[in-house]
Amino acid sequence: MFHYPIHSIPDYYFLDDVLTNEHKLIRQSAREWVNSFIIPQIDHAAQQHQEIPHLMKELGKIGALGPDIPEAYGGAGLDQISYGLIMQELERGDSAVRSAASVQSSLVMYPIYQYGSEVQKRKYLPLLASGELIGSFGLTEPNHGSDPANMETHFKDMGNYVLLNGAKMWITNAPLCDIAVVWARAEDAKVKGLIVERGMQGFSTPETLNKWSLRASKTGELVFRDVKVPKENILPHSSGLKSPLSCLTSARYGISWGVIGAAIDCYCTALQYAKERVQFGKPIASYQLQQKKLAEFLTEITKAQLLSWRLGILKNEGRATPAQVSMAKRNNVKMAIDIARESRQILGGMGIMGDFPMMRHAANLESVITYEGTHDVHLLITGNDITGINAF
Ligand code: TGC
Ligand code: FAD
Repeated sequence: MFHYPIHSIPDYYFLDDVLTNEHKLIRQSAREWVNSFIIPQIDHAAQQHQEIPHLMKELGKIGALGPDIPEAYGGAGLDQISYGLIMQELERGDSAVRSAASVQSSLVMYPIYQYGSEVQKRKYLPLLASGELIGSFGLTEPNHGSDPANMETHFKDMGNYVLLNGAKMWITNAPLCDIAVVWARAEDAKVKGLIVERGMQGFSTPETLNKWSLRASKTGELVFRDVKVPKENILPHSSGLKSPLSCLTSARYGISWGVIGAAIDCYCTALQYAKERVQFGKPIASYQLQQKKLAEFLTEITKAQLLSWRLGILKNEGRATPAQVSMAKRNNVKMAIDIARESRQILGGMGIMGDFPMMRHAANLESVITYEGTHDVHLLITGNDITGINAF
């Protein structure tokens, strides 16, 4: 497998100057783990449409599951910049790896921490942090993706338990999950979160096969047919659609960092290849057309780094708005997918091969530009924020 040295990873605007030593250490350990554990096996896993063996437990060991959850519940108690830097390194390996960490951290641990009871937090969070339990997050339905407000999955009060019916679709890690945080409508039409456990009668998780994207990640459905969910599994402090949407705000922030990693992987590979590949008697890096591409990649990566870093500071201060997060998710994913596609061309025919990461990243980023709110949905969120007029 062709690979560039770690020291060539760009920091063009000396962003390291505004990071703490702890940030740099956290990034370095995630970086080394990705190089030693993910990169040697990711192409095989993606080609075979298989998940990486023991991925969740390995992510747990490096502190990538719930990094911003307090240590009392098994998390690492880190700040938002640390969380972002970890996501950047994971997605430099593959979007499937970042997805696994994002879902577990922002979409499963975060809602349990934020909306769960003390008993639920103590029961689930430490096991999720270590990767002994795998979680999934069910919001999207077959008939409702961009408009979760119209969800049909619902539950009925039966005394000691509720009866859950409905289906969720496109769910990361559904086929592997031990628990699912599921968003469903109560009889009063209010959206609540429920923790559904594998083994509950009437709960199944069929896999979605034949994807061309995120092939090293399992995707599936969550199907509920008269599932009896004990009342103690309802997240007591969840209330309305803003509860699941707040989880998305956390995950979208992580994605804004993560995709910088995918872009860096493509840029570093293309730069090294362009300097080595000789055509017409000279390295292709000496031609202006190739230099234009490389210069624009680095410019866009640098802008994205500054956007996510500033957003992280605002999140640390509790000042980041959901619309600011939408802007960063949308901008940075588009930046990364454009770099993946363009950098593939620098490699000519070689660019389509599994020895190089571009095709894999480009295909993965087709999912990333769609999930957690599509590119167009995030534009409409910004439009709403600046005009005050909802165009949905
Ligand atoms: P709207 O009226 O705008 O909002 C309802 C309530 O929620 C509040 N809110 C938010 N709160 C926190 N964070 C956010 N991002 C929020 N967005 C809205 C809002 O203030 C309001 O509160 P309140 O107090 O007034 O009730 O609701 P709407 O129905 O008009 O929704 C609009 C829209 C389009 C923004 C929203 O529904 C949306 O974001 N749609 C996209 C759906 C989406 O992103 N789905 C993602 C599913 S999960 C996933 O893809 C995981 S992939 C993971 C991986 O593998 O990495
Ligand atoms: P639709 O909502 O049907 O949108 C189709 C098109 O219409 C899009 O281009 C969209 O931008 C456009 N559109 C929609 N509304 C408007 C409008 N008002 N104005 C203009 N254009 C509009 N969901 C989960 O809950 N949990 C998960 O773990 C999860 N993991 C996923 C993993 C993968 C690999 C994928 C692909 C998806 C995953 N999702 C998950 C679902 C994801 O969030 C949805 O696919 C996404 O929100 C879009 O919904 P949809 O696919 O139903 O598209």
